[in-house]
Amino acid sequence: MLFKRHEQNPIIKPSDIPYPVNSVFNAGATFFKEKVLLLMRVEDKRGLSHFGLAISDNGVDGWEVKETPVLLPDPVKYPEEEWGIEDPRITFIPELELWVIAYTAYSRRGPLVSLATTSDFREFSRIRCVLPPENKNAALFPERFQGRFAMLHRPVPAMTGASASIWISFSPDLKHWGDHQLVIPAREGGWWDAGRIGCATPPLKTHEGWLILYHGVKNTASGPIYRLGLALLDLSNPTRVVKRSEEWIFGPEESYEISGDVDKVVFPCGWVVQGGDIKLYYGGGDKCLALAQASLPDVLSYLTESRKC
Ligand code: BMA
Repeated sequence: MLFKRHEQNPIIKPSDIPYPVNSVFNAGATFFKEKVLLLMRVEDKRGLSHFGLAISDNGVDGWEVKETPVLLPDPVKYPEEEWGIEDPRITFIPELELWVIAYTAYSRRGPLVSLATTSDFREFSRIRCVLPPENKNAALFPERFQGRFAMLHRPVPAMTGASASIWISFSPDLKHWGDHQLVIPAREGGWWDAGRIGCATPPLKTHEGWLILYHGVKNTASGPIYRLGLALLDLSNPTRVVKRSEEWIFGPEESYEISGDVDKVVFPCGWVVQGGDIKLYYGGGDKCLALAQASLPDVLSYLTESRKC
C-alpha cells in the first residue's frame, strides 16, 4: 500500500471544533510559518459549509483549532455562496507571494468554481466565481505556463452518457479563464473511475512531471464509492498526460471511511511534502479528517513503472 493511514486517525473530528458543527472534512493544506495549516470544510447544523482553520507543528497532532470560522459564505455580497462554500484547495503562488484558494461556491443554480487569495489566512479577498455551474474540484498550478496561470477543474457535461472529467483552463490574471481543454477523461464501463473523476489535491511539481492525485467514483447498486488514482502531466505542457495509474491506490476501508454522512468516501483536498514524505489530508465519509502518508519517491516509481493508458 502506497499511502499508509496514520494510527491516530481520524486526526480531527467534529468534536474538536470549538463550536457546534455537524462535520469537518475535505481540508486544503499548506505550510504556513513552518507549520502545517489546514483550511477545513466545516458543515454547520443547518447543513451549510464554511472554512475553519487548524495549525500543527508536525501535521499529525497538537492541532490548534481556531475558535471561530476563518471564512464564512457571504451570500449578501456574493449570491453564489447562498448554500455555503466547500472543498478548499490551496496553492501558494511564489510570484504573487499569495495563497490562492480554489473552492466550490454552492449557488442556487448549482456548485461553481470560486477563487480567493490570502497572505495571512486571516483576511481573504475574493476573486469570485471564475467558472459557472456545474463545476467543482478546482486547483491551481503554482506557476505560469507561457505567461498564463493554469487551473484544473471538473465541469459536469449536460450530455447524457458523458462522465464528468478533469479539464484545464488558462488565465492571464486569475480572473478571466479560457482555452478550456479536457485533460484527464473519466474511464468507461466497469472501471473504478468511470462514474466521474475530479482533481483531489493541487498539482505537485516533481522531476517526473506534475503529480496529480484524483478521485474517481464508481456507481454501484449500493451507491457511489470514492477512491483515488494518480497521474503525471508534462512539466512544460500540463495539457499532456504522461502517465496514469490503472488501479486505484487508496479507497475506503476503515470504519470512518466506510460509514459517515456519506458512506464509502475518501476525499482529499490537500497535501504537503516534508523531507520526501507526502502527508495527505482527506475527508472520511464526509464526517471527519484523516491523514495518510507515503514516500514521494515511492509514489513516483509506482506511477512511472505502471502501465501508461
Ligand atoms: C463530492 C463533493 C465532496 C464530497 C463528495 C462525497 O461531490 O461534494 O465535497 O466529499 O462528493 O460526498
